Amino acid sequence: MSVFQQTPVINIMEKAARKASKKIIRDFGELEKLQVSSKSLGDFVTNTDIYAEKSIIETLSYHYPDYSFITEESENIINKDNNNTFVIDPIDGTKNFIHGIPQFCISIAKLTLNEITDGIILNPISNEFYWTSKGQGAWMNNQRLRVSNRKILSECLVGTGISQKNTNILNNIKNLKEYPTTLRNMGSAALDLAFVAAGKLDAFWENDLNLWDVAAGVLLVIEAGGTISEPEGNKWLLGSKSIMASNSLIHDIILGALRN
Ligand code: 2AM
Ligand code: CA
Repeated sequence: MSVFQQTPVINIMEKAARKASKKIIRDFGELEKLQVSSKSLGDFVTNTDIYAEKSIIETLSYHYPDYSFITEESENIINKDNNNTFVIDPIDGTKNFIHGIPQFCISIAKLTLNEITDGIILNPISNEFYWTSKGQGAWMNNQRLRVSNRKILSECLVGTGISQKNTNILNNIKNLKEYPTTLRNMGSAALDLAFVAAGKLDAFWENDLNLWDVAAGVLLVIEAGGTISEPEGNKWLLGSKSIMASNSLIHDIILGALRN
């Protein structure tokens, strides 16, 4: 389908994200105006995160009362229908949020029988709303997305995330000879995946991630014609902790470049 038409579940996911984003936008404004003391900053942000998550769960449960939930801030909620699950990250890119950098988002995915069927990613500050449903393409607002077609590494932009647990990453980066010009570490895995889907980034890899960081982004990349795997080349599964996403042309090249 190449016509801009959101599915009913996407409409509800959007409604949940937009409602929660009101407080996120307000709180981001407070942070920018430096009206939160550094001492209480942790509590302030945790409060925004938890409030946003509760609000998202509330809206989704109102429309889908039996569905289950996997979320960043709470224990998993197993409801009557455990074949249908919403996966929620209320603020992905928390550190950017704290620092007043508008590169963060709400990410929500829906799984049915362990398959990602729908996903949305909303950057509430830029108002970029990414959405996808299986078989119906990847979209940003009303614009159809397509991964890039770059295949020369030196012309590419590659996103990554550096986590403390990941001792491999510095070796990976060293091996990526073009890294001084190609690499970006922007701090929101979900938005990085959306950028791969939109052809802004040509690839993205990161380790130590959870399903809520990536679920919506994975479907966006696939529906935009990209490829997903683990960074070692294995198939990416719902339980995978690491991910490599790219336009399909450069996938093997970058997997190889990280290993050299
Ligand atoms: P967050 O902002 O929701 O914490 C940044 O490299 C990416 O990694 C973000 O998507 C961030 O999500 C995630 N991230 C940051 N710290 C993490 C941790 N300790 N465990 C797992 N993911 C983390
Ligand atoms: Ca996250």
